[in-house]
Amino acid sequence: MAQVRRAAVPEPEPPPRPEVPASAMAELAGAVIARARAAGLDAAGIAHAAPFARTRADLERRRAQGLAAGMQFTYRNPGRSTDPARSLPGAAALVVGALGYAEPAPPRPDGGPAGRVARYAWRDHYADLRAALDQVAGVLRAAGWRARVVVDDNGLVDREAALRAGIGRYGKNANVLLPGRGSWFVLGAVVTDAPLPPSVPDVPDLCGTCNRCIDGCPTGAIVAPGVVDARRCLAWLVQAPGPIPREHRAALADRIYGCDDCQEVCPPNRAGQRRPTAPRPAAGEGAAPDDVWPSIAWLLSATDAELLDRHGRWYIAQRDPDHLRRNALVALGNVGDAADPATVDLVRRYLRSARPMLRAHAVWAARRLGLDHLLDGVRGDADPEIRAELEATVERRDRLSPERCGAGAAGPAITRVRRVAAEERADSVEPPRPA
Ligand code: B12
Ligand code: SF4
Ligand code: SF4
Repeated sequence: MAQVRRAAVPEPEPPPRPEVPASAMAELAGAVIARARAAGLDAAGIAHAAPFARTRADLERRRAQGLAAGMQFTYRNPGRSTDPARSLPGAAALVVGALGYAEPAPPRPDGGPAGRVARYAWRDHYADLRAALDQVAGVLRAAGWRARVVVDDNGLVDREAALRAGIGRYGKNANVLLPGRGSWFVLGAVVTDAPLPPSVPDVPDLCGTCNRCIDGCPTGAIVAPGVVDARRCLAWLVQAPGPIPREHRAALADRIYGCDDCQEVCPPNRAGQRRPTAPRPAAGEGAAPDDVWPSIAWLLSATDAELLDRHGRWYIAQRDPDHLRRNALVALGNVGDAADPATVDLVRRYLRSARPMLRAHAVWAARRLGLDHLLDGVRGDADPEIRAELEATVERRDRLSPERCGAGAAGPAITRVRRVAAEERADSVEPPRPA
Protein backbone atom coordinates (compact mmCIF):
# COMPACT_ATOMS: atom_id res chain seq x y z
CA MET A 1 0.00 0.00 0.00
CA ALA A 2 1.57 3.24 -1.14
CA GLN A 3 1.78 6.02 1.39
CA VAL A 4 0.24 9.16 -0.01
CA ARG A 5 1.48 12.50 1.05
CA ARG A 6 -0.77 15.50 0.78
CA ALA A 7 -0.28 17.40 -2.43
CA ALA A 8 2.70 19.72 -2.26
CA VAL A 9 0.49 22.74 -2.77
CA PRO A 10 1.01 25.58 -0.31
CA GLU A 11 -2.18 26.63 1.46
CA PRO A 12 -2.69 30.38 0.99
CA GLU A 13 -2.47 32.80 3.86
CA PRO A 14 -5.80 33.78 5.42
CA PRO A 15 -7.23 36.88 3.76
CA PRO A 16 -6.51 40.19 5.50
CA ARG A 17 -9.16 40.93 8.07
CA PRO A 18 -11.26 44.08 8.04
CA GLU A 19 -10.54 46.46 10.87
CA VAL A 20 -12.74 45.11 13.63
CA PRO A 21 -11.74 45.10 17.30
CA ALA A 22 -10.23 41.68 18.05
CA SER A 23 -12.05 41.54 21.38
CA ALA A 24 -15.43 41.96 19.66
CA MET A 25 -14.63 39.12 17.25
CA ALA A 26 -13.38 36.88 20.05
CA GLU A 27 -16.61 37.53 21.91
CA LEU A 28 -18.70 36.78 18.80
CA ALA A 29 -16.70 33.60 18.20
CA GLY A 30 -17.47 32.49 21.75
CA ALA A 31 -21.17 33.21 21.26
CA VAL A 32 -21.23 31.36 17.96
CA ILE A 33 -19.56 28.24 19.38
CA ALA A 34 -21.82 28.34 22.42
CA ARG A 35 -24.90 28.51 20.17
CA ALA A 36 -23.58 25.65 18.05
CA ARG A 37 -23.30 23.45 21.10
CA ALA A 38 -26.65 24.58 22.51
CA ALA A 39 -28.24 23.77 19.14
CA GLY A 40 -27.11 20.17 19.52
CA LEU A 41 -23.88 20.04 17.53
CA ASP A 42 -21.35 17.59 18.94
CA ALA A 43 -18.36 19.64 17.90
CA ALA A 44 -17.80 23.05 16.36
CA GLY A 45 -14.77 25.07 15.31
CA ILE A 46 -13.81 28.08 13.26
CA ALA A 47 -11.67 28.08 10.12
CA HIS A 48 -10.38 30.93 8.02
CA ALA A 49 -11.98 31.14 4.59
CA ALA A 50 -8.98 31.14 2.25
CA PRO A 51 -9.33 28.69 -0.68
CA PHE A 52 -8.50 25.03 0.02
CA ALA A 53 -5.64 24.81 -2.44
CA ARG A 54 -4.50 21.27 -1.54
CA THR A 55 -7.98 19.87 -1.84
CA ARG A 56 -8.48 21.57 -5.18
CA ALA A 57 -5.31 19.84 -6.37
CA ASP A 58 -6.54 16.50 -4.93
CA LEU A 59 -9.91 16.87 -6.66
CA GLU A 60 -8.35 17.72 -10.00
CA ARG A 61 -5.74 14.97 -9.80
CA ARG A 62 -8.21 12.28 -8.73
CA ARG A 63 -10.65 13.31 -11.40
CA ALA A 64 -7.87 13.09 -13.99
CA GLN A 65 -6.88 9.64 -12.67
CA GLY A 66 -10.45 8.41 -13.01
CA LEU A 67 -10.83 7.88 -9.24
CA ALA A 68 -13.90 10.15 -9.25
CA ALA A 69 -15.76 7.73 -11.56
CA GLY A 70 -17.53 10.59 -13.30
CA MET A 71 -19.08 11.84 -10.03
CA GLN A 72 -20.14 15.47 -10.10
CA PHE A 73 -20.67 16.90 -6.59
CA THR A 74 -17.52 18.75 -5.51
CA TYR A 75 -15.67 17.35 -8.53
CA ARG A 76 -17.79 19.25 -11.03
CA ASN A 77 -16.11 22.58 -10.32
CA PRO A 78 -13.16 22.14 -7.93
CA GLY A 79 -12.35 25.85 -8.10
CA ARG A 80 -15.79 26.61 -6.72
CA SER A 81 -16.06 23.85 -4.11
CA THR A 82 -12.71 24.79 -2.59
CA ASP A 83 -13.28 28.54 -2.38
CA PRO A 84 -15.74 29.63 0.32
CA ALA A 85 -15.92 33.10 -1.25
CA ARG A 86 -17.80 31.50 -4.16
CA SER A 87 -20.58 30.62 -1.69
CA LEU A 88 -20.50 34.02 0.01
CA PRO A 89 -18.57 36.92 -1.52
CA GLY A 90 -16.27 38.46 1.07
CA ALA A 91 -16.17 35.23 3.10
CA ALA A 92 -13.76 35.61 6.01
CA ALA A 93 -14.47 32.59 8.19
CA LEU A 94 -16.26 29.24 8.38
CA VAL A 95 -18.04 28.00 11.46
CA VAL A 96 -17.87 24.24 11.00
CA GLY A 97 -20.11 21.82 12.85
CA ALA A 98 -20.29 18.06 13.32
CA LEU A 99 -23.45 16.17 14.25
CA GLY A 100 -23.21 12.57 15.48
CA TYR A 101 -25.46 9.86 14.10
CA ALA A 102 -24.37 6.77 16.01
CA GLU A 103 -27.39 4.89 17.28
CA PRO A 104 -28.20 1.21 17.71
CA ALA A 105 -29.85 -0.59 14.82
CA PRO A 106 -33.36 -1.91 15.41
CA PRO A 107 -33.66 -5.69 15.16
CA ARG A 108 -33.70 -7.02 11.62
CA PRO A 109 -37.33 -7.86 10.81
CA ASP A 110 -38.37 -11.47 10.24
CA GLY A 111 -40.11 -12.33 7.04
CA GLY A 112 -38.88 -11.86 3.49
CA PRO A 113 -35.39 -10.78 2.49
CA ALA A 114 -34.36 -7.36 3.73
CA GLY A 115 -31.87 -4.86 2.37
CA ARG A 116 -29.49 -2.76 4.43
CA VAL A 117 -29.08 1.01 4.63
CA ALA A 118 -25.97 2.81 5.88
CA ARG A 119 -26.30 4.59 9.20
CA TYR A 120 -26.02 8.14 7.95
CA ALA A 121 -29.21 7.59 5.92
CA TRP A 122 -31.42 6.09 8.65
CA ARG A 123 -32.75 9.57 9.39
CA ASP A 124 -32.40 12.99 7.83
CA HIS A 125 -29.35 14.00 9.84
CA TYR A 126 -28.50 16.68 7.30
CA ALA A 127 -31.78 18.45 8.11
CA ASP A 128 -30.89 18.43 11.82
CA LEU A 129 -27.40 19.68 11.07
CA ARG A 130 -28.78 22.43 8.85
CA ALA A 131 -31.26 23.48 11.53
CA ALA A 132 -28.47 23.74 14.11
CA LEU A 133 -26.24 25.71 11.74
CA ASP A 134 -29.19 28.00 10.92
CA GLN A 135 -29.19 28.98 14.58
CA VAL A 136 -25.48 29.76 14.37
CA ALA A 137 -26.10 31.83 11.24
CA GLY A 138 -28.81 33.68 13.18
CA VAL A 139 -26.27 34.77 15.83
CA LEU A 140 -23.97 36.12 13.13
CA ARG A 141 -26.75 37.93 11.31
CA ALA A 142 -28.01 39.45 14.54
CA ALA A 143 -24.52 40.88 15.01
CA GLY A 144 -24.73 42.53 11.58
CA TRP A 145 -22.74 39.99 9.52
CA ARG A 146 -23.74 37.95 6.52
CA ALA A 147 -23.94 34.18 6.90
CA ARG A 148 -24.77 31.27 4.59
CA VAL A 149 -25.31 27.67 5.68
CA VAL A 150 -23.75 24.96 3.48
CA VAL A 151 -24.45 21.35 4.37
CA ASP A 152 -23.40 18.52 2.07
CA ASP A 153 -23.47 21.11 -0.66
CA ASN A 154 -21.48 20.88 -3.88
CA GLY A 155 -20.18 24.36 -3.07
CA LEU A 156 -17.86 23.33 -0.20
CA VAL A 157 -15.59 20.41 0.71
CA ASP A 158 -16.91 19.68 4.18
CA ARG A 159 -14.18 17.34 5.42
CA GLU A 160 -11.37 19.74 4.66
CA ALA A 161 -13.30 22.55 6.35
CA ALA A 162 -13.64 20.34 9.45
CA LEU A 163 -9.93 19.62 9.37
CA ARG A 164 -9.07 23.30 9.15
CA ALA A 165 -11.47 24.13 11.97
CA GLY A 166 -9.70 21.62 14.22
CA ILE A 167 -12.73 19.34 14.56
CA GLY A 168 -10.97 16.17 13.48
CA ARG A 169 -8.43 14.50 11.27
CA TYR A 170 -8.61 12.28 8.18
CA GLY A 171 -8.59 8.57 8.83
CA LYS A 172 -7.16 6.15 6.30
CA ASN A 173 -10.75 5.47 5.19
CA ALA A 174 -10.88 9.16 4.13
CA ASN A 175 -13.49 10.00 6.74
CA VAL A 176 -12.84 12.73 9.27
CA LEU A 177 -12.53 11.19 12.71
CA LEU A 178 -13.18 13.23 15.83
CA PRO A 179 -10.60 12.49 18.53
CA GLY A 180 -11.85 9.73 20.84
CA ARG A 181 -15.22 9.66 19.06
CA GLY A 182 -14.68 8.33 15.56
CA SER A 183 -16.37 9.24 12.29
CA TRP A 184 -20.11 8.69 12.76
CA PHE A 185 -20.61 12.43 12.19
CA VAL A 186 -22.05 14.51 9.37
CA LEU A 187 -20.35 17.81 8.68
CA GLY A 188 -21.46 21.24 7.56
CA ALA A 189 -20.54 24.91 7.84
CA VAL A 190 -21.69 28.49 8.02
CA VAL A 191 -19.76 30.74 5.67
CA THR A 192 -19.61 34.27 7.01
CA ASP A 193 -17.95 37.59 6.28
CA ALA A 194 -17.34 38.04 10.02
CA PRO A 195 -13.55 37.84 10.53
CA LEU A 196 -13.80 35.40 13.45
CA PRO A 197 -10.51 34.22 14.97
CA PRO A 198 -9.83 30.69 13.64
CA SER A 199 -9.42 27.70 15.92
CA VAL A 200 -5.94 26.20 15.96
CA PRO A 201 -6.07 22.61 14.62
CA ASP A 202 -4.06 20.34 16.91
CA VAL A 203 -5.68 16.93 16.41
CA PRO A 204 -3.00 14.23 16.25
CA ASP A 205 -2.95 11.35 13.74
CA LEU A 206 -5.69 9.00 14.94
CA CYS A 207 -4.84 5.88 12.88
CA GLY A 208 -1.28 5.02 13.77
CA THR A 209 -0.41 1.57 12.44
CA CYS A 210 -4.05 0.48 12.11
CA ASN A 211 -5.12 -0.58 8.61
CA ARG A 212 -8.46 -2.20 9.38
CA CYS A 213 -10.50 -0.09 7.01
CA ILE A 214 -8.15 -0.76 4.11
CA ASP A 215 -8.20 -4.49 4.81
CA GLY A 216 -11.93 -4.52 5.58
CA CYS A 217 -13.19 -2.76 2.45
CA PRO A 218 -15.11 -5.42 0.51
CA THR A 219 -13.91 -4.20 -2.89
CA GLY A 220 -10.44 -2.87 -2.12
CA ALA A 221 -11.67 0.66 -2.86
CA ILE A 222 -9.24 2.35 -0.45
CA VAL A 223 -6.32 2.32 -2.83
CA ALA A 224 -3.97 4.27 -0.55
CA PRO A 225 -4.42 5.72 2.95
CA GLY A 226 -7.09 8.42 2.67
CA VAL A 227 -7.75 7.76 -1.02
CA VAL A 228 -10.99 6.12 -2.19
CA ASP A 229 -11.41 4.89 -5.75
CA ALA A 230 -15.07 5.62 -6.38
CA ARG A 231 -15.14 3.11 -9.26
CA ARG A 232 -15.04 0.40 -6.62
CA CYS A 233 -16.67 2.13 -3.68
CA LEU A 234 -20.02 0.49 -2.98
CA ALA A 235 -21.32 3.74 -1.47
CA TRP A 236 -20.94 5.29 -4.93
CA LEU A 237 -21.99 2.26 -6.96
CA VAL A 238 -25.44 2.20 -5.32
CA GLN A 239 -25.85 5.89 -6.22
CA ALA A 240 -24.30 5.84 -9.68
CA PRO A 241 -26.47 5.84 -12.80
CA GLY A 242 -26.64 2.79 -15.05
CA PRO A 243 -25.80 -0.84 -14.37
CA ILE A 244 -23.82 -1.91 -11.31
CA PRO A 245 -20.51 -3.39 -12.48
CA ARG A 246 -20.91 -7.15 -12.43
CA GLU A 247 -17.61 -7.73 -10.64
CA HIS A 248 -18.85 -5.82 -7.56
CA ARG A 249 -22.37 -7.23 -7.29
CA ALA A 250 -21.53 -10.09 -4.93
CA ALA A 251 -19.69 -7.69 -2.63
CA LEU A 252 -22.76 -5.47 -2.58
CA ALA A 253 -24.49 -8.20 -0.55
CA ASP A 254 -27.74 -6.79 0.86
CA ARG A 255 -26.85 -3.09 0.57
CA ILE A 256 -29.50 -0.83 -0.86
CA TYR A 257 -28.00 2.53 0.06
CA GLY A 258 -24.56 3.47 1.39
CA CYS A 259 -21.80 1.30 2.81
CA ASP A 260 -20.45 1.39 6.35
CA ASP A 261 -17.84 -1.34 6.34
CA CYS A 262 -14.78 0.92 6.52
CA GLN A 263 -16.36 2.68 9.49
CA GLU A 264 -17.76 -0.41 11.23
CA VAL A 265 -14.27 -1.87 11.57
CA CYS A 266 -12.74 1.38 12.81
CA PRO A 267 -11.68 1.06 16.47
CA PRO A 268 -12.53 4.65 17.47
CA ASN A 269 -16.01 4.14 15.99
CA ARG A 270 -16.56 1.01 17.98
CA ALA A 271 -15.90 3.02 21.11
CA GLY A 272 -18.10 5.86 19.74
CA GLN A 273 -20.95 3.43 19.04
CA ARG A 274 -21.10 2.59 22.71
CA ARG A 275 -21.95 6.26 23.33
CA PRO A 276 -24.82 6.90 20.90
CA THR A 277 -25.25 10.53 19.88
CA ALA A 278 -28.51 10.16 17.89
CA PRO A 279 -31.50 10.03 17.93
CA ARG A 280 -32.02 13.72 18.17
CA PRO A 281 -35.38 14.82 16.78
CA ALA A 282 -37.46 11.97 18.09
CA ALA A 283 -35.71 11.31 21.38
CA GLY A 284 -36.50 7.86 22.71
CA GLU A 285 -37.66 6.54 19.34
CA GLY A 286 -35.26 4.21 17.64
CA ALA A 287 -34.67 4.34 13.91
CA ALA A 288 -37.61 2.79 12.02
CA PRO A 289 -36.85 -0.79 10.88
CA ASP A 290 -38.05 0.05 7.35
CA ASP A 291 -35.44 2.82 7.12
CA VAL A 292 -32.68 0.47 8.25
CA TRP A 293 -33.73 -2.89 6.76
CA PRO A 294 -36.07 -2.09 3.84
CA SER A 295 -37.98 -5.07 2.55
CA ILE A 296 -36.60 -6.12 -0.82
CA ALA A 297 -40.05 -7.32 -1.91
CA TRP A 298 -41.46 -3.90 -1.07
CA LEU A 299 -38.73 -2.09 -2.99
CA LEU A 300 -39.48 -4.25 -6.01
CA SER A 301 -43.25 -3.84 -5.75
CA ALA A 302 -43.68 -0.17 -4.78
CA THR A 303 -44.67 2.46 -7.32
CA ASP A 304 -42.32 5.28 -8.31
CA ALA A 305 -44.30 7.67 -6.11
CA GLU A 306 -44.10 5.34 -3.11
CA LEU A 307 -40.34 4.84 -3.53
CA LEU A 308 -39.69 8.56 -3.81
CA ASP A 309 -42.04 9.30 -0.96
CA ARG A 310 -40.15 6.99 1.41
CA HIS A 311 -36.59 7.38 0.10
CA GLY A 312 -36.69 10.64 -1.81
CA ARG A 313 -34.15 12.33 0.46
CA TRP A 314 -31.50 9.84 -0.66
CA TYR A 315 -29.29 10.72 -3.58
CA ILE A 316 -30.94 8.74 -6.39
CA ALA A 317 -29.30 9.10 -9.80
CA GLN A 318 -31.48 11.19 -12.11
CA ARG A 319 -34.23 10.91 -9.43
CA ASP A 320 -35.06 7.67 -11.19
CA PRO A 321 -36.45 5.05 -8.77
CA ASP A 322 -35.38 2.28 -11.16
CA HIS A 323 -31.92 2.74 -9.66
CA LEU A 324 -33.31 1.63 -6.29
CA ARG A 325 -35.00 -1.34 -7.98
CA ARG A 326 -31.68 -2.18 -9.64
CA ASN A 327 -29.99 -2.23 -6.21
CA ALA A 328 -32.82 -4.33 -4.80
CA LEU A 329 -32.44 -6.91 -7.59
CA VAL A 330 -28.76 -7.33 -6.76
CA ALA A 331 -29.60 -7.67 -3.06
CA LEU A 332 -32.28 -10.22 -3.93
CA GLY A 333 -29.74 -12.26 -5.86
CA ASN A 334 -27.37 -12.13 -2.90
CA VAL A 335 -29.70 -12.81 0.02
CA GLY A 336 -33.00 -14.06 -1.47
CA ASP A 337 -34.18 -17.63 -1.10
CA ALA A 338 -34.51 -19.48 -4.41
CA ALA A 339 -37.05 -21.82 -2.82
CA ASP A 340 -39.35 -18.96 -1.84
CA PRO A 341 -42.20 -18.52 -4.39
CA ALA A 342 -42.32 -14.77 -3.70
CA THR A 343 -38.65 -14.44 -4.66
CA VAL A 344 -39.21 -16.47 -7.82
CA ASP A 345 -42.20 -14.28 -8.70
CA LEU A 346 -40.19 -11.08 -8.31
CA VAL A 347 -37.37 -12.35 -10.50
CA ARG A 348 -39.86 -13.55 -13.11
CA ARG A 349 -41.65 -10.20 -13.08
CA TYR A 350 -38.43 -8.21 -13.59
CA LEU A 351 -37.26 -10.51 -16.38
CA ARG A 352 -40.22 -9.05 -18.26
CA SER A 353 -39.40 -5.43 -17.38
CA ALA A 354 -39.51 -3.01 -20.30
CA ARG A 355 -36.28 -1.45 -19.03
CA PRO A 356 -33.13 -3.29 -20.20
CA MET A 357 -31.19 -2.24 -17.05
CA LEU A 358 -33.77 -3.95 -14.83
CA ARG A 359 -34.06 -7.02 -17.09
CA ALA A 360 -30.28 -7.33 -17.03
CA HIS A 361 -30.10 -7.20 -13.22
CA ALA A 362 -32.97 -9.69 -13.01
CA VAL A 363 -30.97 -12.05 -15.27
CA TRP A 364 -28.05 -11.72 -12.87
CA ALA A 365 -30.29 -12.32 -9.84
CA ALA A 366 -31.83 -15.39 -11.48
CA ARG A 367 -28.43 -16.85 -12.30
CA ARG A 368 -27.02 -16.04 -8.86
CA LEU A 369 -30.00 -17.77 -7.26
CA GLY A 370 -29.71 -20.78 -9.58
CA LEU A 371 -33.10 -19.99 -11.16
CA ASP A 372 -31.80 -20.44 -14.70
CA HIS A 373 -35.04 -22.10 -15.79
CA LEU A 374 -36.66 -18.66 -15.56
CA LEU A 375 -34.36 -17.36 -18.29
CA ASP A 376 -36.02 -19.12 -21.23
CA GLY A 377 -38.06 -16.01 -22.05
CA VAL A 378 -34.97 -13.78 -22.35
CA ARG A 379 -32.64 -16.11 -24.22
CA GLY A 380 -33.74 -14.57 -27.53
CA ASP A 381 -33.53 -11.00 -26.15
CA ALA A 382 -31.58 -8.92 -28.67
CA ASP A 383 -30.66 -6.15 -26.24
CA PRO A 384 -26.85 -6.05 -25.87
CA GLU A 385 -27.10 -5.58 -22.06
CA ILE A 386 -29.13 -8.77 -21.76
CA ARG A 387 -26.86 -10.67 -24.15
CA ALA A 388 -23.85 -9.65 -22.07
CA GLU A 389 -25.58 -10.77 -18.84
CA LEU A 390 -26.43 -14.15 -20.31
CA GLU A 391 -22.86 -14.68 -21.48
CA ALA A 392 -21.13 -13.52 -18.28
CA THR A 393 -19.90 -15.91 -15.61
CA VAL A 394 -22.01 -15.71 -12.47
CA GLU A 395 -21.26 -17.83 -9.43
CA ARG A 396 -24.45 -19.48 -8.21
CA ARG A 397 -24.99 -19.15 -4.49
CA ASP A 398 -26.08 -22.76 -4.04
CA ARG A 399 -22.81 -23.89 -5.60
CA LEU A 400 -20.77 -21.98 -3.05
CA SER A 401 -19.67 -24.00 -0.05
CA PRO A 402 -21.57 -22.99 3.13
CA GLU A 403 -18.36 -21.17 4.08
CA ARG A 404 -18.62 -19.04 0.92
CA CYS A 405 -22.40 -18.70 0.70
CA GLY A 406 -23.91 -15.23 1.18
CA ALA A 407 -27.47 -16.28 2.07
CA GLY A 408 -28.91 -16.05 5.55
CA ALA A 409 -28.71 -13.65 8.43
CA ALA A 410 -26.96 -10.38 7.88
CA GLY A 411 -23.76 -10.02 9.90
CA PRO A 412 -21.74 -13.21 9.31
CA ALA A 413 -23.32 -13.61 5.87
CA ILE A 414 -21.96 -10.28 4.81
CA THR A 415 -18.50 -11.31 5.95
CA ARG A 416 -18.81 -14.44 3.86
CA VAL A 417 -20.02 -12.50 0.84
CA ARG A 418 -17.12 -10.16 1.34
CA ARG A 419 -14.67 -13.03 1.35
CA VAL A 420 -16.21 -14.38 -1.85
CA ALA A 421 -15.93 -10.96 -3.43
CA ALA A 422 -12.31 -10.72 -2.38
CA GLU A 423 -11.65 -14.07 -4.03
CA GLU A 424 -13.56 -13.02 -7.12
CA ARG A 425 -11.55 -9.88 -7.53
CA ALA A 426 -8.23 -11.57 -6.86
CA ASP A 427 -7.73 -11.78 -10.62
CA SER A 428 -8.87 -8.24 -11.32
CA VAL A 429 -6.37 -5.64 -12.41
CA GLU A 430 -5.29 -3.19 -9.73
CA PRO A 431 -5.90 0.41 -10.87
CA PRO A 432 -2.95 2.76 -10.91
CA ARG A 433 -2.25 4.08 -7.44
CA PRO A 434 -2.31 7.83 -7.11
CA ALA A 435 1.18 9.29 -6.93
C1 B12 B 1 -18.39 12.85 -3.24
C2 B12 B 1 -18.71 12.33 -1.85
C3 B12 B 1 -18.72 10.97 -1.66
C4 B12 B 1 -18.27 10.00 -2.72
C5 B12 B 1 -16.73 9.98 -2.73
C6 B12 B 1 -16.10 9.88 -1.35
C7 B12 B 1 -14.69 10.40 -1.31
N1 B12 B 1 -13.88 9.77 -0.48
O1 B12 B 1 -14.36 11.36 -1.98
C8 B12 B 1 -18.94 8.68 -2.26
C9 B12 B 1 -20.31 8.56 -2.90
C10 B12 B 1 -18.16 7.42 -2.53
C11 B12 B 1 -19.11 8.97 -0.78
C12 B12 B 1 -19.20 7.99 0.16
C13 B12 B 1 -19.35 8.26 1.51
N2 B12 B 1 -19.61 9.45 2.07
CO1 B12 B 1 -19.52 11.11 1.10
N3 B12 B 1 -19.37 12.83 0.35
C14 B12 B 1 -19.00 13.22 -0.81
C15 B12 B 1 -18.98 14.75 -0.87
C16 B12 B 1 -20.23 15.23 -1.61
C17 B12 B 1 -17.72 15.32 -1.49
C18 B12 B 1 -16.42 14.66 -0.99
C19 B12 B 1 -15.22 15.19 -1.68
O2 B12 B 1 -15.17 16.33 -2.08
N4 B12 B 1 -14.24 14.37 -1.87
C20 B12 B 1 -13.07 14.83 -2.55
C21 B12 B 1 -11.83 14.14 -2.10
C22 B12 B 1 -10.62 14.81 -2.74
O3 B12 B 1 -11.77 14.32 -0.72
P1 B12 B 1 -11.47 13.13 0.28
O4 B12 B 1 -11.86 11.84 -0.28
O5 B12 B 1 -12.06 13.54 1.56
O6 B12 B 1 -9.87 13.21 0.25
C23 B12 B 1 -9.11 13.79 1.27
C24 B12 B 1 -8.13 12.80 1.84
O7 B12 B 1 -7.66 11.99 0.79
C25 B12 B 1 -7.06 13.75 2.38
N5 B12 B 1 -5.74 13.22 2.17
C26 B12 B 1 -4.88 13.55 1.19
N6 B12 B 1 -3.75 12.85 1.33
C27 B12 B 1 -3.89 12.05 2.41
C28 B12 B 1 -3.03 11.13 2.99
C29 B12 B 1 -3.46 10.44 4.14
C30 B12 B 1 -2.52 9.47 4.76
C31 B12 B 1 -4.75 10.67 4.68
C32 B12 B 1 -5.22 9.91 5.88
C33 B12 B 1 -5.62 11.60 4.07
C34 B12 B 1 -5.17 12.28 2.96
O8 B12 B 1 -7.14 14.95 1.61
C35 B12 B 1 -8.18 14.86 0.67
C36 B12 B 1 -8.88 16.18 0.50
O9 B12 B 1 -7.96 17.12 0.05
C37 B12 B 1 -19.02 15.12 0.66
C38 B12 B 1 -19.85 16.37 0.99
C39 B12 B 1 -19.09 17.62 0.71
N7 B12 B 1 -19.75 18.59 0.15
O10 B12 B 1 -17.92 17.72 1.03
C40 B12 B 1 -19.63 13.86 1.30
C41 B12 B 1 -19.02 13.39 2.62
C42 B12 B 1 -17.52 13.39 2.48
N8 B12 B 1 -19.50 12.03 2.72
C43 B12 B 1 -19.79 11.65 3.91
C44 B12 B 1 -20.21 10.34 4.26
C45 B12 B 1 -20.89 10.17 5.61
C46 B12 B 1 -19.99 9.29 3.37
C47 B12 B 1 -20.13 7.79 3.67
C48 B12 B 1 -19.67 7.38 5.06
C49 B12 B 1 -21.61 7.40 3.45
C50 B12 B 1 -21.90 5.92 3.53
N9 B12 B 1 -21.99 5.33 4.70
O11 B12 B 1 -22.08 5.30 2.51
C51 B12 B 1 -19.26 7.17 2.54
C52 B12 B 1 -17.80 7.02 2.99
C53 B12 B 1 -16.91 6.51 1.89
C54 B12 B 1 -15.45 6.85 2.16
N10 B12 B 1 -14.71 5.92 2.71
O12 B12 B 1 -15.06 7.99 1.87
C55 B12 B 1 -19.55 12.75 4.92
C56 B12 B 1 -18.23 12.45 5.66
C57 B12 B 1 -18.29 12.75 7.14
C58 B12 B 1 -16.98 12.45 7.80
N11 B12 B 1 -17.04 12.27 9.10
O13 B12 B 1 -15.93 12.39 7.17
C59 B12 B 1 -19.51 14.02 3.97
C60 B12 B 1 -18.59 15.14 4.45
C61 B12 B 1 -20.96 14.51 3.88
C62 B12 B 1 -21.32 15.40 5.06
N12 B12 B 1 -21.62 16.66 4.79
O14 B12 B 1 -21.30 14.99 6.19
N13 B12 B 1 -19.10 10.31 -0.55
S1 SF4 C 1 -17.72 2.80 1.80
FE1 SF4 C 1 -17.56 0.56 1.58
S2 SF4 C 1 -16.76 0.21 -0.48
FE2 SF4 C 1 -16.45 2.41 0.00
S3 SF4 C 1 -14.37 2.53 0.82
FE3 SF4 C 1 -15.71 2.21 2.58
S4 SF4 C 1 -15.82 -0.03 2.87
FE4 SF4 C 1 -14.98 0.37 0.84
S1 SF4 D 1 -9.93 1.65 10.73
FE1 SF4 D 1 -7.93 2.20 11.59
S2 SF4 D 1 -6.81 3.03 9.85
FE2 SF4 D 1 -8.96 3.06 9.28
S3 SF4 D 1 -9.69 5.09 9.83
FE3 SF4 D 1 -10.12 3.74 11.58
S4 SF4 D 1 -8.31 3.97 12.92
FE4 SF4 D 1 -7.74 4.78 10.90
